[in-house]
Amino acid sequence: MKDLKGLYSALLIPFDENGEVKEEGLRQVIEHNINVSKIDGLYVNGSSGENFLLNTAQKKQIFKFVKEVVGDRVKLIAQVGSLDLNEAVELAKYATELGYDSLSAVTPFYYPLSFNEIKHYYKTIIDATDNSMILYYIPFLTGVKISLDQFAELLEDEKVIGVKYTAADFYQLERFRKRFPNKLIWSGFDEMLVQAAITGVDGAIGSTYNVNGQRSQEIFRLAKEGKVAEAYELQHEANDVIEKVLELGLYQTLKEILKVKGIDAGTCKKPMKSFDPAKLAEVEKLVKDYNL
Ligand code: HMN
Repeated sequence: MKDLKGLYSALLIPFDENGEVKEEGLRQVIEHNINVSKIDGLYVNGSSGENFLLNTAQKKQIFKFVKEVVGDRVKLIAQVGSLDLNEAVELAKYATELGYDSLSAVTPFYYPLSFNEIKHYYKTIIDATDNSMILYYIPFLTGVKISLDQFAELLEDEKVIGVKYTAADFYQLERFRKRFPNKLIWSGFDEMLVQAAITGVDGAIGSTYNVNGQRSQEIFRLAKEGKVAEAYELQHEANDVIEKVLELGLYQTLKEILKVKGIDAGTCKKPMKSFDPAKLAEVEKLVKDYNL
């Protein structure tokens, strides 16, 4: 199996006003990620891809198009988790046939499910293909919390190679690292990349790497080499960017940054609102000040 460690952009997807995927724009976003952001891989159809606003045909369109454009240039992880378990299985098979390097699935959300139900959900998806699985843990959006012992049960399956951990619980992360030295961890909060790297994660997956990839690669490298003060200098810069992006609207503003750089990153899919054009000068200043 490929070495899946490293920094991944949670791929942004350009949409038109009708909520359709802008393929030419998506091609440009992908090329920017590979050639300018210098990421190691792409996490496709995650939160940042507005996945939970899409229908099955659109999810498949994106998986197929991304693989066609990327080929084998960078690693590809397919997020297939869905409240419709049949859809999750269908997408898992589809992405595996396309040649995705691993699957990932968000914990099922909205309905308060028991841990046994969550286990069954994962087992169903995992058993459908021979591909590996990365658990996608993001409790602040899903409301689903998993204890260390429960993680242990899910990780018993050898096909579960690790977790994408989007939580700020550094105690649990440390316990996880110690207890499962052979499993992989990708950190999900870009604003805490230094802390995650020091705690021993193997990589990171995030939305802001679409626009701030090289600086983030450097943060990760420095922190891993124990050059914490230097890593923090860059994390401060990254967090200035992230703070502004969160203030102006996360995915809208990341797309706007790409647009300032000449990339047709489209708009967000409704009900997400579009970028407020009155704020364009603030984005232009951000791009200039932080050399994005
Ligand atoms: C994904 O699934 O698209 C991302 O990997 C999720 C990732 O953890 C991002 N979280 C969300 O967008 C909710 C972060 O990159 C996040 O955008 C960033 O840390 C800014 O808060």
